[in-house]
Amino acid sequence: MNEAVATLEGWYALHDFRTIDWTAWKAADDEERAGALEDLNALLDEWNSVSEAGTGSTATYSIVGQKADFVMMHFRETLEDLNAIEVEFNKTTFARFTHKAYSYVSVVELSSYMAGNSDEDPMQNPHVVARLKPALPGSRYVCFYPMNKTRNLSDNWYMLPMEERREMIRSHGLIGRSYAGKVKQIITGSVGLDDWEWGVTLFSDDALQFKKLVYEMRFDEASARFGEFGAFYVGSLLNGEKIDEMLKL
Ligand code: 76R
Repeated sequence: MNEAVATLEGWYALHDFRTIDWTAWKAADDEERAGALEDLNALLDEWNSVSEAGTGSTATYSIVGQKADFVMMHFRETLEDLNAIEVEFNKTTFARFTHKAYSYVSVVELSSYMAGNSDEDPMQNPHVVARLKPALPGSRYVCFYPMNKTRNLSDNWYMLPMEERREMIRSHGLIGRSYAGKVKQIITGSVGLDDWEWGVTLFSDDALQFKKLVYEMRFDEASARFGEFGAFYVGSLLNGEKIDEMLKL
């Protein structure tokens, strides 16, 4: 059998996309709307305190275009935690004014293609742990998409020898690193968890950098030959004030 690359896993991730039922929201009376907002804000406060305690991280972004209206991205220790958050949201009065649009379940993944041969336990390395349990950066913009590596008879990522995959990942990483300080990426693995093999979550204060980075990578073999992509979701940060503003009639 071909050699599988060793991976390290961190927090589980749920990307929970919703649309807002504006007809229902507008038909509700002031009291209902105030109650729904109170419920939502209580939940946001609860998620903020988890982020502050460092036991998980949550961020909410509005989504541009018709695929969804907003996304709640949760990173937590266990799948049960994610499930509980989802159920808690569904029980709020605010949820009555939303519909499910899309969701993605995955786990933060670091592969060892470029890791050196050290005996050190990577989980003792604070840089590694910070990447596996990432505090979401609060950037102005987010871009999320799921992807696969091609698996057909002429081009099959999984049948390439380790050395060839390592070389492609090296080249891929060089492009990625040239965006340091402009784009932060979180790669989550989802083989066995969701419909694609990875989720890619990108953060930036300049949305144009998403286009530039993804475009440049398209010319690099790892993406040009082996990248297959699902739907792209892009949006901007929704903090407390922005949520109130968005929902104000
Ligand atoms: O150490 C290194 O130099 C390489 C580290 C690295 C790995 C192992 C890395 C760096 N990536 C890795 C793995 Mn990546 N990445 C994507 C996408 O849109 C596309 O064409 C592809 C989507 C982006 C935008 C991106 C960005 N990466 C992976 C894998 C798993 C491969 C496997 O295991 O088989 C996927 C699917 C993937 C996809 N990558 C970086 C970036 C950026 C910005 C970096 C540099 C980050 C940094 O150095 O901190």
